[in-house]
Amino acid sequence: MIPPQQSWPEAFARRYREKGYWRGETFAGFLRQRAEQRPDAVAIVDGERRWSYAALWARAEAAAAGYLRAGLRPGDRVVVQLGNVAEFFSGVFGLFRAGMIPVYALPAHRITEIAHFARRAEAAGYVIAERGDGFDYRALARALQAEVPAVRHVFVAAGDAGEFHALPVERDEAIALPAEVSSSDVAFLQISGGSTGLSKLIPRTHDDYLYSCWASNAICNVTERSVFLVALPAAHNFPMSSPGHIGALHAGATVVLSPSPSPDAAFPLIERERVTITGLVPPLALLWLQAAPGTRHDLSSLEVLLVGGAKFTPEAARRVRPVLGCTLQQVFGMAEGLVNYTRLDDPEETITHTQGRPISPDDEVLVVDDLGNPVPEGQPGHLLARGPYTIRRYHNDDAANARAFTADGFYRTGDIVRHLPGGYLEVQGRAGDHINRAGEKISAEEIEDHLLAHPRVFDAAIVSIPDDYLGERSCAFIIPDGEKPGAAALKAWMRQRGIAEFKVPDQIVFTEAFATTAAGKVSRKELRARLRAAFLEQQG
Ligand code: OOB
Repeated sequence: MIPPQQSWPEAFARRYREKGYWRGETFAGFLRQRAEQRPDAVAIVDGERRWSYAALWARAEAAAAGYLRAGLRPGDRVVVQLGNVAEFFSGVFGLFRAGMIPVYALPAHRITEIAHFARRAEAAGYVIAERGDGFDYRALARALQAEVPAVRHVFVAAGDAGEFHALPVERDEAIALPAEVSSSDVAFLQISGGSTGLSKLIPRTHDDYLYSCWASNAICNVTERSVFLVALPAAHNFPMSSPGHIGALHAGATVVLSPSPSPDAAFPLIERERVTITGLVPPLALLWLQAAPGTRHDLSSLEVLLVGGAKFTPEAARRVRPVLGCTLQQVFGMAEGLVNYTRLDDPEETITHTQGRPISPDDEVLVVDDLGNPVPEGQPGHLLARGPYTIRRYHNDDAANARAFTADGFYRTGDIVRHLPGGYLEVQGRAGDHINRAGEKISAEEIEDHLLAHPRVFDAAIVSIPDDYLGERSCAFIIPDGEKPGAAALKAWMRQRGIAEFKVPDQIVFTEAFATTAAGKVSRKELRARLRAAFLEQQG
C-alpha cells in the first residue's frame, strides 16, 4: 500500500471534509452509481464502438476479475500505457474496482521511462495495447520484465495478447471482487513534468482528485448533456481532470476519444458526435484556428474550448470566439494539483489575458520573492500552492520532497506568475530549467544526463528556445570529446536509449567550450541562461 504520510495533516483533512470538498466518493464507487442511474447512456465512443455506462462498468468488473485471477492483489501498483482507446477506461476502472493503483504512463514513453516508473512505484503489473501508432508495446513489455522482474504480470487490453494475459471482457464469476477502498487512499500515481532529473510520481487520492473534477464541471458547465472530446493523450492530467474524461464520466456525460488531436481526426468527430467541449495545448489550438475557416465539418456544437499546459498568447486567445464560435477557457494547472480557470462569464479581457483563478475557495496561493517573502500584487514572483487537491509529497522521493515543498506544506510550482485583482494569475515564465515543448515538460537535467553518457560528448547543456509553433523547442549545446558525433547520429543514439521521442533535442549545436565552465563557478542554471541568451542574440 502507499504509505500514509503522503496525506494531508488531520486538521486540513477535517476542514476539507467539513466543507464538502472531500465527499467520501471513490472512482469505482461513482462509476458503479452512474451505471445504476443511467445504464443506457453512452459513456465512451471510440470509432464505431459505443459503450453505455452499464457496458463500461461490466467491462471494468471483468478486467478487475482478470487482474485478480492472474495474481495481482489490492494495493498493487500497475503501470498503464494505453492511448485513446475504450480499453483505457475498462483497464483503469478495472484497476480501481480491484483496489489497485494505476501509474499513468504516456504512449510516447519508452523503456527508460517505463522502467523508472515501475521501479519507483514498485509496480507488479503493466497494462498495454498490442500496438499503438505502429509501435509494438509487447516488445516493450518484454524489455520491461527483463529489466524489472518485479513486474510479474502484463495485460494486453487491446489486440493480440501473445504470451501475456488478455484483459477479459466477460466477468469470471468465480473471482470475488474486493470491498471498496477508502476514499482517502491514494487512487493512482500521475507522472510529473518535473524540471530536475527523472519524472516524479504524484500520489492523488480519490477524495482530492474527484473534488477537482466535479468542481471543474461546475466551472466549465459540464452536465450529463455534455459531450467531451479527448483530443490529447487520455493519461495526461489535463484531459483527465480539467474537467476531463473523469469530470465528464462523473457528470454522466459522453466521452468521445480522438486517436489524434489533429483537425483531420477531431473535426469529423466533433460533427458526428456533436461534441460540446474539449481541451488543447496552445500549438494545437493554433492548428485548429488555422484549419477551422476552411473546414467542411460543422463545428457549431462546440461550446467551450479549454486551452492550457503552456502559455496561450492573448493574440491567439482573441481569435478563438470569432473563428471557432465557442468560449475560450484558459486553464493553468499542474498534475501536482492546483488548477486555475478563466470563468465562462469573465470579461473578454480577462479570458484573453489571464490564466484564470483557482478552483477552490480553499486553494491557498502565495506569490513570493527569492527569499520566500510575499511580493505586492501585480509583481512577478514564485507561485506556491496548498489546498484540498494539491499534494503534500511525491511518492517515494525524499530528495524531491525536500526541494519541492515548504515546511508548512506549500508546493513550489516552479512557475513565475503575477497575482492580479480578483485572484487571477498571469503566468510569466518558469524558475526551473525545463522545456515546455507543446505542453510536454522536458527536464534539461534528464536529457543532459543522457547526452553525457555518449562517449564523444565531453559536456552538454539543454536550453529552451522560443518556437513559433511549439512555444518552446529544445536545443542541445555540445562540447565534443574529440571528433564530433554528428547531429543525426546523436539523435539516433538518443532514441536507442529508449526515451520518449519528444525528449530528443530538436536542435544540436556543437561548440568548442562553454566560456563559463572554465571558471567552474557558474551554476548549470546560469550556464543554460547564458547559452540561451547568446544563441538568441546570434539569431538576431
Ligand atoms: C499541465 O500539467 P503538467 O503537470 O503537465 O505541467 C504543469 C506546468 C505548470 O507548472 C506550468 O509551468 C505549465 O505546466 N502550465 C502553463 C499553463 N498550464 C500549465 N503555463 C502557462 N500557461 C498555462 N495555461 O500542464 C496541466 C494540468 C492540468 C490542467 C492544465 C494543464
